[in-house]
Amino acid sequence: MSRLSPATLASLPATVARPLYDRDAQKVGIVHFGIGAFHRAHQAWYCDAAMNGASEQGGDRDWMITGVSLRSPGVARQMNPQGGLYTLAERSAEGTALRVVGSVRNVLVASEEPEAVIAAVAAPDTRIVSLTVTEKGYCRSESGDLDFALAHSLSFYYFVTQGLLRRRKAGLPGITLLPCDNLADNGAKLHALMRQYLDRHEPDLLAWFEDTCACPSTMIDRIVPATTDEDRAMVAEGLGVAEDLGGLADEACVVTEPFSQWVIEDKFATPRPQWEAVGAELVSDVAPYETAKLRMLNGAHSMLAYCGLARGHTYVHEAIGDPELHDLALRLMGREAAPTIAAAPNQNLAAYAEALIARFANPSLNHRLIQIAMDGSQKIPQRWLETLAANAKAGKSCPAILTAIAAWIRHLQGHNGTVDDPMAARLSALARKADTAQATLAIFADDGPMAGTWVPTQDDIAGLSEVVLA
Ligand code: CS2
Repeated sequence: MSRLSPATLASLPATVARPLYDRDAQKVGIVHFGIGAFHRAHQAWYCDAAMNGASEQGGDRDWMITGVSLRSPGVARQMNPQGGLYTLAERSAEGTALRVVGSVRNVLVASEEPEAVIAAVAAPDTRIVSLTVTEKGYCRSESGDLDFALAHSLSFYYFVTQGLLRRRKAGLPGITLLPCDNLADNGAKLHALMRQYLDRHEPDLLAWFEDTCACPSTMIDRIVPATTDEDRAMVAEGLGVAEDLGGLADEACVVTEPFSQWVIEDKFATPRPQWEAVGAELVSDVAPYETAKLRMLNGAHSMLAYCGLARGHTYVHEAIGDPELHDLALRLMGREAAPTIAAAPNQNLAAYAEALIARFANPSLNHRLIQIAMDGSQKIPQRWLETLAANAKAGKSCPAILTAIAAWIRHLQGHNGTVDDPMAARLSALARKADTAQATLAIFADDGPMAGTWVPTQDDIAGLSEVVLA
């Protein structure tokens, strides 16, 4: 089977959409840290669409991406032999649409070629350094400050800082640092963490960073399950030039849903792609969108993950098809999360909840609950605890989230296999020590690993329900 590449692009079936721009004539304008499936289904897809052009005047220019993996060579091995090309498969009950995305030029592995990564950040054409490094990739300690032991010379902090030093020395402009992870107020958080890093390692660079760089906040949304061998086989068949050749292999393909949303704070220090021409929203305040997304979509997702696993489900669409969990998701979003959100004038939270239920029910995505269950300690504060805290202030309890917490404790006890979480050892030890109520008290206590946002009351503890877990 031959491989998807610039040379095989022209022979794809007409049903497969492909880049309309001359890829070789475009410069790299973005360096992206964390080029996993999410980036390929989201930001890289917006850049591809922007370069394709939304108007007859043609597209945006020079927004190719150099992807960086900090450690794992896996994505580089998949994408570089394909000249950066990969297929995005949008799947729903209505069918599958395939598009070859052309916006990635190459992928660097920082652990193998650190100098090339620094040079990419320092390159005169680079305007934006963006990130999807997951919640834990920001290297925060339990207090939320930078953990300097984690933010070492294989973290993005190091590479960005080295690149910025070179830019300043060469008299080049600063960059826009664009975080695309599910953290509340991600721009302000990244800005504060970068300042802490610079203050410790390069204090002389701080003023230049403040003057020439910016960190807009973003709300990013697209459901992207991890790609499976079945997905790769489905894509190979769709790319098949001739049946007898058995299709074209694409090692880097990604499967996603038709829906996509990107709300970006319009606070760039540099030029940027005209993403708004291809569906992104540039706004002055991302907070209402980000808060709704984290507390409703991600909040319900994590609940479905832990409660769904407890009830023997494997996929999100199975969990939302379970009447008990469907009801719990509606209550979590509608009665517990939505009242804590100061919606923007054009936001309808009831319609949003309804649309989310329909997205969760997509039968073609096969989104694994265990994928969402990963890294709970990093996700739960912005997904559940802020909602709990806001309701507590208003004297209200949150039975749906309390049920989800009980299911998380059960997960930490090892009922769903090995716990994948940077704090697994400490959390699991506490979860195993006693019953659900005592474990919750210990985990969220003032000196516990999840202290900070929410303190359970006696009523909360009494309300830790295991009903839906039966
Ligand atoms: C999910 C998210 O894995 C998870 O924790 O909740 O990745 C979710 O699919 C995305 O945020 C959707 O935009």
